Amino acid sequence: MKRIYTFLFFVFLAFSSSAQVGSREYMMENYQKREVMITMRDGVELFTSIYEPKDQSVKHPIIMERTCYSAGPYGEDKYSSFVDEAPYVEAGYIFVIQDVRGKNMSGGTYDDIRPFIEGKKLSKKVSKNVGQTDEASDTYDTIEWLIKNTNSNGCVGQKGISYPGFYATMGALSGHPALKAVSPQAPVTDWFHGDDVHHNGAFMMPEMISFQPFFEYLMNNENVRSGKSYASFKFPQLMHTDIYNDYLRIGTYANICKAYGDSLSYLRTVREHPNWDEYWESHTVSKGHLHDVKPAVMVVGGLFDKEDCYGAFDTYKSIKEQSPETELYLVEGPWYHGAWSRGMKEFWGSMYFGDKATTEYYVENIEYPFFAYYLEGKGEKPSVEARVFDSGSREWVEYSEGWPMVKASATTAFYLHADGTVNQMKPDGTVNQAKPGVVSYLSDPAHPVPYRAIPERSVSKDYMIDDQRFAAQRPDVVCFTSEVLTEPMTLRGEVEIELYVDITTTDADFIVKVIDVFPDDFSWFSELKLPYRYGRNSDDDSAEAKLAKQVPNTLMAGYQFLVRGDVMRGKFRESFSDPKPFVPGETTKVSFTVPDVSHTFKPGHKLMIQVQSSWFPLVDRNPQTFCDIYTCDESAYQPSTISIHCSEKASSCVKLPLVK
Ligand code: PG9
Repeated sequence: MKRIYTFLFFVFLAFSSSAQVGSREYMMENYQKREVMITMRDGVELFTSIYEPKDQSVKHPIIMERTCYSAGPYGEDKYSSFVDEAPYVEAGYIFVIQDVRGKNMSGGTYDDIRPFIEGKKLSKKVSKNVGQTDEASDTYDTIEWLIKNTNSNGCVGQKGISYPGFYATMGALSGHPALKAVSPQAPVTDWFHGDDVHHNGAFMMPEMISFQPFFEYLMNNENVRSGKSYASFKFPQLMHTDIYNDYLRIGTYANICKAYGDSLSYLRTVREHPNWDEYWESHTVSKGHLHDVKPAVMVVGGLFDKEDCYGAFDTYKSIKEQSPETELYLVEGPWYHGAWSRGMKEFWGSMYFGDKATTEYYVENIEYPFFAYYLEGKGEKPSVEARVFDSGSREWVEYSEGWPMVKASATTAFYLHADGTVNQMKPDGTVNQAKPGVVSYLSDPAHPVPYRAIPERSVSKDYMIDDQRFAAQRPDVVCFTSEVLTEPMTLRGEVEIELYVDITTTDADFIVKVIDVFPDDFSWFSELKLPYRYGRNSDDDSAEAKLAKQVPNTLMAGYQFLVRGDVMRGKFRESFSDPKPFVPGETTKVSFTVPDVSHTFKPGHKLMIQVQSSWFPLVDRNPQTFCDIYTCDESAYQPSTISIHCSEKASSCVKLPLVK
């Protein structure tokens, strides 16, 4: 009965308030905001904003985000917008946003991806002067306070994207009994193998260099609380034209650090830890700490997330392996970083993913129902463990047993041939085989392969789905293309690369791309059966016309769609903690994995594999001489002739998770 009154009350509210549900106006009409400092067990106080329904007659769940990016706007008369979380607003949720330790308005000292401390006491009786605090214990102490000091129903959910996704993962380890459901979304997880900072040990330069000054200074709690403005920091202006030419002009990592007067602490951290070591191990939560995860967990990620695509899959797989009792779910959509909760439409760039890939669809049909079930007891428990969008067939696929943890043994080798073809036949020199041999290219650090066709000021999210024809035309990019497919070819899982190479220097990077080559007669109008007659100015407002007006101008015929691309720093081929030089001219195996894919190549399409040794400036250049890249000077940078072997004894291939 109470629920009926609640429902009627919020129906009344919705009609009584003219403002859009979740808008600032709506929140000011129907919610009250508090700003409190919550004391942690070691005495540090964390700034926390609390938005509660003015009507206190019904107790509602808490949905919380802990963030290093500011719990603002600050001031109890300044409201945030919750338009993208309208279902939660309509259900009267209490919104809590907290500045994490050391950032913005909170006290304490910040530590990047603060390590989880195993074995610390979590019980609320812990004495105040406990020295051992981490993001899990801070979450515990925060929830303990919220349960006692808000009008909640005693159920708490936590979610967050990217770094806040990391704090959600840590929240899931807090052990607090009121925390019933957690959603780490594109969570920062492993900064050496695949998230943000490094991919397979290669430094993701512009993302980090552009991020650190803002993050270390503007979000620093002493600066924020003392009212220091960003303008008061005299950062060097390194960017003059576009990131390709600017980073080529700047040159070495040492030059970048020098330009900042070596003032960026994280750049020092990266320099001091060039290989996988105890620092990275202790700061990587997925390495053995994701056990005893009590709340239900729904990991959300984007198949085309340029920042933490790796982290979502790694967090899901690690919890599945380390905490088998956890009610665990995975949702992966055709999304860029955070798209699922902000701004995803049916088209993204040149690509169409449809009306079930939009933000609106996700929040209403996936995320809110997850929390409603666990925090309100409303609706059904999620029916399957994994829901992963197929970026080729453009449909959701459900996996009741979970996302396939495909091991190399379950993958299918697609062999690279010296004549530029790729197929499942191992080069064996027989008549029906391309002549075994090698394919070589000159990799020159002075002329690195650009990661995009167009110059730009910062790394665009669109590179993850870009047309790769610009690269295919370069002599330092080798392409291997299949026959036109006559049957659908579906890939679901991790991709493993196995190259046999020789180089003329002592180190190199290898970038491999898995590409879906569209037919030469492809267009979205024909693919989506949209009539050409709708011009952009047509006043026809039918669904067809609206969609037709969104069709991008890109020439899609022959489009080389980047399904997955990633880099491997060759020196780490045997071990990420113990790098090894190459012996010039010696055939050497380089094998590595890249984040999972979920893609169907349709009939009429082709599979293409591209191989290159630079991806600039997305990835810092490899000098191609074995050295400490973070301290070397320009003289270390040398051209290298790279040879990819395609023979019976050295059969370079890509092992794809082919669904048979
Ligand atoms: N994943 C993003 C990021 C974190 C830290 C450094 C660089 C990028 C993010 O939290 O948005």
